[in-house]
Amino acid sequence: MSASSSLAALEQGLLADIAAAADLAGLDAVRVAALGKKGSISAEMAKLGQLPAEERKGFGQAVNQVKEKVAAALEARKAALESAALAERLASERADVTLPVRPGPEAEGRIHPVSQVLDECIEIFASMGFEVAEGPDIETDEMNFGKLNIPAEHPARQEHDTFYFGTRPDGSRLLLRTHTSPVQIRTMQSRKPPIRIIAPGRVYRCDSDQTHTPMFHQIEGLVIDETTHMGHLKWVLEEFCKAFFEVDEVKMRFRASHFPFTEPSMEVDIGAEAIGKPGRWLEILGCGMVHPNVLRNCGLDPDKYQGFAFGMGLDRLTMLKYGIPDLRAFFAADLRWLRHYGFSVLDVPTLGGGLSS
Ligand code: 2NL
Repeated sequence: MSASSSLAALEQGLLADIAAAADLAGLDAVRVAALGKKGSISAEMAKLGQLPAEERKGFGQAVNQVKEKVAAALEARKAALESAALAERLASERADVTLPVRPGPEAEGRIHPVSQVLDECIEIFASMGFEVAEGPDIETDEMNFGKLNIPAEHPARQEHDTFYFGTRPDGSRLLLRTHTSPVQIRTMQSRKPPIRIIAPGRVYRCDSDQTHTPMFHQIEGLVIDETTHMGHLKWVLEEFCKAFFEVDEVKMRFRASHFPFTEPSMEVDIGAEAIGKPGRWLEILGCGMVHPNVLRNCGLDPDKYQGFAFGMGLDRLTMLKYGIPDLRAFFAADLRWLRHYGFSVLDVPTLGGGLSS
């Protein structure tokens, strides 16, 4: 076979292979077999060196023509295969706009029960005219203890109850707040009564067992005015309990107690009827009239101003209201637990629409 007829046969063969390539991968294999370093056209080019000088020019041009034809055919076939592949994808991936809408994160996500209960409490206290106040988790021992009339030798100050950081050059110590009372201290220091606030937030105590976690949640409340008295305290707490447990009546029992920052001080129990367990009492909070020393420490004249404060554990309140048995599950980040006990993002608690329905 002459050089030119073998070139023509090569061209025919390659063009046939290109036409037969069924997909882009097959086409690329043909390209490599023809134009690659070890491909058939490259092999023809390599023969150039062995030809007599007078034949080289003509043969070289002929090979180049084949190369260009094959390259053009490859290009054309590639474009055809690509548009066929696109047409197939468009046909198979067509969006059916008549399908029902899939639930998004708002419908599938869940609100943690403690967040739900916090929102419920805020809703109730806001309806009674309380504002929400917040402050830092890291406080000084003076803000967490000193201003609250808690003496240096008080057991709550001991290392085994409080997470301390190091002592600072000025002798003050930083700690993780053990209650949200410093938020109320800051409020009394920075503005004049009337004051009506709740202070919800994370608090920390060096304690960990079945019923205690090193971080937990608290809500404290503070009301200061010129004539605020225990009757107001009892009314606010009773209204709170009825709204929170979503009952018309609640039995309450105020037991004398002691806190350094209130005088008198009380612990409050409610009749467990409120959670469907008649005949038992549940302790739910501590409260009292703000101690005159605390008012004085915050720059308020105890002969002019008086008021009440209360504090309660949100985690315990959550367990009671929603019948959740294990406190530690609150902090385990277990999605199955959250799907079971969590609340819909869309069911925002309101007094009008119901807190938990
Ligand atoms: C409890 C008791 C209580 C307070 C917290 C308070 C705050 C200031 C002044 C006076 Cl700034 N009192 N807070 C008062 C009484 C009780 O919490 O058993 N909590 C779980």
